Amino acid sequence: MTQSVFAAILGVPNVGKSTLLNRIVGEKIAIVSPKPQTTRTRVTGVLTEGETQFVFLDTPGIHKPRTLLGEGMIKTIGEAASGVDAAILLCEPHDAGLAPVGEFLERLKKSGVPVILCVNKIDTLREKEALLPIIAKLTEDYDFDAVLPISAVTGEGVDELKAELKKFAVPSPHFFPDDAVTDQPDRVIAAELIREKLLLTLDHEVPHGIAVEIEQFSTREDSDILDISAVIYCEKESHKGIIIGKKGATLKKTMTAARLDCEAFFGCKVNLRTRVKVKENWRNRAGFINSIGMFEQQ
Ligand SMILES: Nc1nc2c(ncn2[C@@H]2O[C@H](COP(=O)(O)OP(=O)(O)OP(=O)(O)O)[C@@H](O)[C@H]2O)c(=O)[nH]1
Ligand SMILES: [Mg+2]
Repeated sequence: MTQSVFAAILGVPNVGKSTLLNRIVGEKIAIVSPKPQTTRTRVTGVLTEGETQFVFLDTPGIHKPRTLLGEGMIKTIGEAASGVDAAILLCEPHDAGLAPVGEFLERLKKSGVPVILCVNKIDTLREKEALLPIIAKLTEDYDFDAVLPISAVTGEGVDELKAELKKFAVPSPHFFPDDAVTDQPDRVIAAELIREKLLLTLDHEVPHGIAVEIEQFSTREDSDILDISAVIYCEKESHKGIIIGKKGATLKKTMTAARLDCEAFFGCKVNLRTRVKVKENWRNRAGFINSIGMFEQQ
């Protein structure tokens, strides 16, 4: 008898949702950075253990949107959180409270979705005793189905989380092949790996105004070299200069890192070509957001 459990991973930006997803499925399928709003779309991760298939939906961070892109991200969170068997709400030990996610918690309560609160990044706590008052405070206003301290980086508490989720599994066929880790198309993964490297290299507003579109993704007939060509969109001419750097040095360095990640993920040599284009204020242009298919495969 097989069973499955669909779980949405929710929380404010930067709490470690994507790190947790990668840790659970055992492969880097979602990009991670210290910058808030790294994840823009839903990312599905799959883990099959014996009869149980876990399907995780990583989501963008809950925030007050200021652009059309932000509104799309918030809509994505709502859609991912409805109809799941459980929600994992991630927070950090130093969080002041859960007010920023209050609206989503209310919605989950109304729709009867069980919520597991995970206090992530416990590896950053010097004293484990510090956790008790933190948990007491975070659970004051909401009756969570379980509360778990975890570390997405060290893996502490992740087995306990899976055990809790298993309680909400329902008898069903497996929806993905048992060896699948994600259903994201290869092009999307390539675009995201490129965007991650730009997020890690660039500062201030520049990385938030970047979108990556894959123009070519093909393996050569005579060898196993993968040709990827991508357009990096940014919002201002001045940003373009920063992305490219002096004599192209910044872009070269960033794209070498992206190529190495692509080679590791796709398991072959990659020839990566990129060009940078300015698309002013694209985060408020529905036509552009649709044209690069950002929310398409969800
Ligand atoms: N020390 C520590 N750092 C962590 C842990 N989990 C995540 N991080 C770090 O926190 C930062 C944000 O991680 P992400 O996984 O990108 O966070 P996110 O919640 O997906 O962020 P958004 O996509 O922007 O909403 C990164 O620098 C991670 O390395 C953890 O358990 N311990
Ligand atoms: Mg993320």
